[in-house]
Amino acid sequence: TAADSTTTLTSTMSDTLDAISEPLVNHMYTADPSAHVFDSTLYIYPSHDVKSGIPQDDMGSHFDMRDYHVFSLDSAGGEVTDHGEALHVDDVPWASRQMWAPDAAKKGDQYYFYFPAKDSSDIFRIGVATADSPTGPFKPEEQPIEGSYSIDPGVFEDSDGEYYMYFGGIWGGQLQRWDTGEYVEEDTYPADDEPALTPKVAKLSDDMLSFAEEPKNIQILDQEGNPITAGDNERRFFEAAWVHKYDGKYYFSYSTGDTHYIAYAIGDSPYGPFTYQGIILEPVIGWTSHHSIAKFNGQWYLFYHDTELSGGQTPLRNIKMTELTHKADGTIETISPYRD
Ligand code: FUB
Repeated sequence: TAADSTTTLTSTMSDTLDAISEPLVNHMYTADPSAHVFDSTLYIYPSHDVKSGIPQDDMGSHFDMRDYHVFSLDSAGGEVTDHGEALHVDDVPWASRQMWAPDAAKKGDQYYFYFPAKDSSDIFRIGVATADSPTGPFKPEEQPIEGSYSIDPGVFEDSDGEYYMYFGGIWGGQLQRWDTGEYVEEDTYPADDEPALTPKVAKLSDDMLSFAEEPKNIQILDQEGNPITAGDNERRFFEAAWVHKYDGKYYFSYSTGDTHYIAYAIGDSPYGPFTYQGIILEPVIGWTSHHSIAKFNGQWYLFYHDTELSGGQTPLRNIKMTELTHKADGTIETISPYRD
């Protein structure tokens, strides 16, 4: 179970922890860093972890976050500025709890903040809030994005100026409850030898406040062109979708959840299909792994989290960044978060 894995990692932590990078933020707990460069400044939009006291379970009840802060850096390795609270659950008319992994986008002079939260029926939806500053405060829309569900929005701006939202997460992220197109209380997973549940993508409308189309399935294929199966826990999609473009190709990266990898797949279109390539980040200390990838001042970086600051407590994470390398053949060098 999730709890067992964490206990194992925590008990070996003091022996093994020689991390390749330091927490970016030390005065509060932060996770799920979504990074973007807007007008030469690096902005990070993370979750804000808090001590909830809620016991750990496979539905992620222990992630009971209530607000978001935005952080910025003028240079890699430079000072990290906390711009204060950007959005609070109490200010979102439709949201009740669990403000999970967010993302942001800029279009024209406007900034858009996308966030998952449970509604009053305890169903995860994705909301949007707007501001004329990258650091907020963001003003939420009255209702979640129509047709949105599940968690972990990742918004990608393509070179032609179109924006796409990738989203979804299984287990606590509820993706397995939407198989019929409607929300059902029971969890339904494919058999181990059937194609895994797929993340979703939808083009955003011109005003960035709604989906311009019905969400579509993202296919992640193996090297033979077959869909990754549900029982292939080391490669199947779990949560934390992110897309970046490199050398004309679309890179879809994600967390494998219970096997704790950040994996990636490459495709020729923002809609996929994407062919599995390998691992970007080996497991970190703590159960979850969640990342983003961005180019800043000519260098690509991986933004990720672990639980160094809290001594290995899964719901109390800290964001980090480290350099990421695309090799000459377009594949990505695997990153080990700790030295041997
Ligand atoms: O932070 C809460 C959840 O944990 C995120 O939405 C997932 O991606 C995982 O990191």
